Amino acid sequence: MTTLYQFSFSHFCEKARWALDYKGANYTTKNLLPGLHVRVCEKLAVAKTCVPVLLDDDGSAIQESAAIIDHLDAKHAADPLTPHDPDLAKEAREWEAYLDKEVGVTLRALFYYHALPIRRTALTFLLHEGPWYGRPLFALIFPKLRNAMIELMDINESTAKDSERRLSDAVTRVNDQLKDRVFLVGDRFTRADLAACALLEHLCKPIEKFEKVFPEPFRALQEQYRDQPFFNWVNTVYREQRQKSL
Ligand SMILES: N[C@@H](CCC(=O)N[C@@H](CS)C(=O)NCC(=O)O)C(=O)O
Repeated sequence: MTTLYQFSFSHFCEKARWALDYKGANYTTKNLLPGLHVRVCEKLAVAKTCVPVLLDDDGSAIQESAAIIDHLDAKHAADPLTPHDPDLAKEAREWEAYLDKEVGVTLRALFYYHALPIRRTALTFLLHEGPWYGRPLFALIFPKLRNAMIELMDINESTAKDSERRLSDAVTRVNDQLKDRVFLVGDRFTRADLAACALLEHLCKPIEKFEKVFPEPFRALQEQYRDQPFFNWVNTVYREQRQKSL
């Protein structure tokens, strides 16, 4: 059975889940605990320590959301997420790479900058849908894990400010691109739209049960962007494309 190794709360993992659902793939998810995931990645013999990792039923392990989309497009040719036209394909990939970096990484840094200092809040997200032993284990290892995460993601006041600026530039670019079009690239849904919406999900479309748990400054960020065109667009694409995929 095809298995997606993931952190359930991660927006990069949502990218991979959406692509799998869009393709109608038959798969199961395996929710990992941050920190302990490193051993799993070692066992899967992938190059880096990050998730998502897709273990295909043919035994191949594919790491990172963009590579997973490539793999799924190669395996399920119908409804490609990468346009057939080479110029549009290039454009879609460039948008995706840009959004991964300028939205995916910056929004995550901002989120954890505000969430990690509040132990209960941080644990809500880190343990979300994870194995039962997460809670007792994290009661012991949380301070160490928090420091490791701060170091890994280079989280501090100055990088948080920089992330805020970069995120604002990126969503402005998305707003500009969507001025006279429905999708970011060409005239149909592609991996560029999927990446933008999955990565912006927590900002624009907070999962109901998390809504009140989000740290206050992150909720303020949501309010700050609520009236911008991209915010409504993300919600519309989720309604029209994501629901259809489920
Ligand atoms: N470029 C990667 C980014 C994945 C990523 O950063 N995953 C994070 C969770 S959001 C992770 O696994 N971090 C822990 C680590 O790198 O060891 C992708 O698109 O999949």
